[in-house]
Amino acid sequence: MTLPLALLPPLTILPEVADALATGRAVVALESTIITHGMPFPQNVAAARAVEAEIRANGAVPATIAVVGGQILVGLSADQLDDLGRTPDAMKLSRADLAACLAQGRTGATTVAATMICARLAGIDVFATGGIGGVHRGAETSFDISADLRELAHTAVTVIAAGAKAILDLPKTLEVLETLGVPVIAYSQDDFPAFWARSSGLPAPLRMDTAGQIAAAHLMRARLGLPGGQLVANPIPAASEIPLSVIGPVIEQALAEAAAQGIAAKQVTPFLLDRIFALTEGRSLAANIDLVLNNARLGAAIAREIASARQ
Ligand code: PSU
Repeated sequence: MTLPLALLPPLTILPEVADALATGRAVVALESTIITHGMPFPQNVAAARAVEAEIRANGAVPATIAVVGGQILVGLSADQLDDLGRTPDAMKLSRADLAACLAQGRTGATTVAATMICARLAGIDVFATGGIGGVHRGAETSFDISADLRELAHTAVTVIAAGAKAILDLPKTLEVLETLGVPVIAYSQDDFPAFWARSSGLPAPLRMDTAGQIAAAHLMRARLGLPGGQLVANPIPAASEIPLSVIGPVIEQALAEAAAQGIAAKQVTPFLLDRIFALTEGRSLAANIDLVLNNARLGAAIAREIASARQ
């Protein structure tokens, strides 16, 4: 029995992605908030294209996810991607606002949380991004904790990120992930990475050295019926790293400006990223693009391992 259309999610899957999913080939989801709120135009569109190309070059099909005119698009055409890159006022969609945006026929970019939900609906296991949201500094009074963390506990997608930025409180972020039962896997090192820096100085709870190990853990979670995903923390390539001693003072300045200007809630992360790009004169943006490409490569390798294990 097929469900009436009104009961199905409003999902439009690009033919290339639908074909790959139907034939069991590797697919890697990508988010769109990084395009609309994470990087300036036109570097955002160029970076999104380069990330898609990197996934293809590594034997998987990219599926950039966004909401356009009340439809979840899984895989964007070149024109759709370009249009989104020029829409900085697109809604920033997390779990709380995804359904409202769709019901109102609006357009929005998906955060890590919303991209996980949409990837799952489409049957995609692996999602590569830059950094995840986490526990903001001062959360003991502001309660500002990204919905990304709870989504990792809910939705069975393996997310590859370069750890989390030191704009966040990293020890508290790891604590909350532990409480939520989310596996945090550092790739090929012991420490949890800190986005622009290869190490946060904090040990990661788990370490894996191959894409095959990560794929096997993902598949084992499904066999156990465990809800929720895995966070794979992949350090930025050494050549692109900005050490904490350099990026640390810049982060402090951006945080002080955010506090002085009363920036809160959803505006905090985009504001800090924008200020850090300006204060480092683009060095942080170049590093950001390199680490996303690196995560795309690992994501493609994990997706290929999952696809071949299911053959
Ligand atoms: N971290 C980055 N770049 C980003 C984001 C996070 O380095 O673009 C985006 C992601 O989409 C993430 C969201 O899901 O910000 C988290 O926002 P918040 O802190 O408001 O939950």
